[in-house]
Amino acid sequence: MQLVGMLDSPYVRRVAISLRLLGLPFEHRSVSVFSTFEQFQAINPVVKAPTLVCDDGTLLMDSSLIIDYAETIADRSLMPSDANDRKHALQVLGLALAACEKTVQIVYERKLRPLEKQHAPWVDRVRNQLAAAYAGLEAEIRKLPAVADEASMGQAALTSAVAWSFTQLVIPDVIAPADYPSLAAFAANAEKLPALLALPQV
Ligand SMILES: N[C@@H](CCC(=O)N[C@@H](CS)C(=O)NCC(=O)O)C(=O)O
Repeated sequence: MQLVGMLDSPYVRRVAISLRLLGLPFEHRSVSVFSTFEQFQAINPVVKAPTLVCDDGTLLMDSSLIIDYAETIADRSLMPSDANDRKHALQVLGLALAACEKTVQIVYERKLRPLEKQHAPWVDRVRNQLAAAYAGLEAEIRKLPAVADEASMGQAALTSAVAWSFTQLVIPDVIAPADYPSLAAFAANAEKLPALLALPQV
């Protein structure tokens, strides 16, 4: 199977790391939804990253749906099976994915919209949502089990680290590490693991 999309997308990166942690071989095609739009469109007319091209040609989109399929064929999961632990992991994932979405919205506003068409109240709203997502993540990350090695890394931990690194890469002026010390330390530690080193965002 092929994973299509650039690793500077947190959604593509979380899928790539998940596939590796699940032990599923895949070909990574670094095709951009922007600089190589037509090439992406030829693979998937919807032009969404990540796209997973399954061995039978089926196209899957949306990182969480792709991970759902990957876990099914791997016959194992990066999510806890205990209901309370799973509820917490889902809470953390919701915060981390909201942080990714709000970061992407700010990047698109800055990069794709001409300055004179940028709408300050909208940007302020998104910035506040992003700060709220990271405030929630800062509180919840401390309750996750420590990530000693890859084998102990679950989906909530990996997506939190990927989200944080992405925000720090693209809008470091918006979210200051000093305001989220637990999360910054957690992500720095996670980024040293082989799976994250092997699949860097840059
Ligand atoms: N909820 C989706 C979000 C994916 C997403 O927004 N990907 C961006 C790249 S970071 C994209 O495809 N942008 C192009 C577009 O939406 O036109 C997921 O989890 O995969």
